[in-house]
Amino acid sequence: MRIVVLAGGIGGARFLRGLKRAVPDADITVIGNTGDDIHLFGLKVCPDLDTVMYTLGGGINEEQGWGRADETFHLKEELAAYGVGPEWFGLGDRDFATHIVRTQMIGAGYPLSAVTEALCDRWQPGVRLIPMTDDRVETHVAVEIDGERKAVHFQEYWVRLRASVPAEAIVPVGAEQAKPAPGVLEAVAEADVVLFPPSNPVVSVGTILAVPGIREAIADAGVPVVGLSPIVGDAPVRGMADKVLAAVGVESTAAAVAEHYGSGLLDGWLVDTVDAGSVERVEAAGIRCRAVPLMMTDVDAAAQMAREALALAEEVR
Ligand code: GDP
Ligand code: FO1
Ligand code: CA
Repeated sequence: MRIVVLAGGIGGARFLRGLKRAVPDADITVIGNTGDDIHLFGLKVCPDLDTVMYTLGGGINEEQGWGRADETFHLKEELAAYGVGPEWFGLGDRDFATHIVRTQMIGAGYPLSAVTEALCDRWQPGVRLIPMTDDRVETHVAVEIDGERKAVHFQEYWVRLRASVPAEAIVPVGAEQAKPAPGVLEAVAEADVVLFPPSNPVVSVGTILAVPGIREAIADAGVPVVGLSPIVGDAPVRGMADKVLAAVGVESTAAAVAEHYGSGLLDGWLVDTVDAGSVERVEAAGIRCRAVPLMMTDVDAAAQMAREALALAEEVR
């Protein structure tokens, strides 16, 4: 079975680990969000691609959900001693190596998709990981600080400001001009099913869908498209989905997120059992809906969620 998954970072990566366990012989293509990417110290950092690669490749810091296990921060400390920041972004020594290799290859002329493939040669994530685009896209967040409206990089909004100021708008800068990376549209066209993991619907899946051609390809693929809610009991399980949903005028409920994707895109939607009361509302929007446990407490729980998503896909096929 050929499965295409649109993934952000932690939510996407943990779901994918479950999906691999649930269907070990599936051919899985992951279209990764690159809107979180940031250039620091002259290096290109791709948090969501790396979170997927490290999680599936066994190198992730499990508690944190991002960055490397067994990490040290000597390089960052040495840079800080020279007064070179930003100090608010925690890049570890092991992680730095990834960004150095990536930046070196990009400097040599390789597109991000080829670089990602090369990095995955080491990590063997067991899926084909493709960035949504080889072009530069950066999510910016419009905020008001001390009465002044300005746009900050998504990482600055999330990591430096800890999402403590209201997000007024989310802008995937460069998305409109971006082209899907090689292999993205082909994978969608050849898929048997497309899954939206419980990733952030605005700054992860939403950013991927903002690359012209990707949304259309999924809607036109003629195969089941099934998503899992990142919102459980009217709040995100972790992260800032509630803040960025508010910025796009969507309430933080499992049903509202399904409606936001819409029946033009989604055929099926899984909500958590605590949100069973919203099944009717989702179905009224023309999207088949089931309530099942959606907490990825361990890989088995994530695998069971993947089985439920694939079962729902068969129901709507
Ligand atoms: P990020 O890029 O690291 O923010 O990761 P994603 O965009 O892939 O996923 C973030 C979303 O995952 C957040 O909105 C969380 O609410 C959601 N999430 C994280 N863990 C779980 C879980 O165990 N169950 C569900 N349903 N959602 C989760
Ligand atoms: N998240 C933080 O909250 N603080 C950090 O210092 C931080 C550093 C970092 C470095 C590399 C990387 O791949 C991810 C990192 N993250 C950090 C996570 C990242 O900011 C976010 O989780 C995602 O981009 C949110 O979608
Ligand atoms: Ca992300």
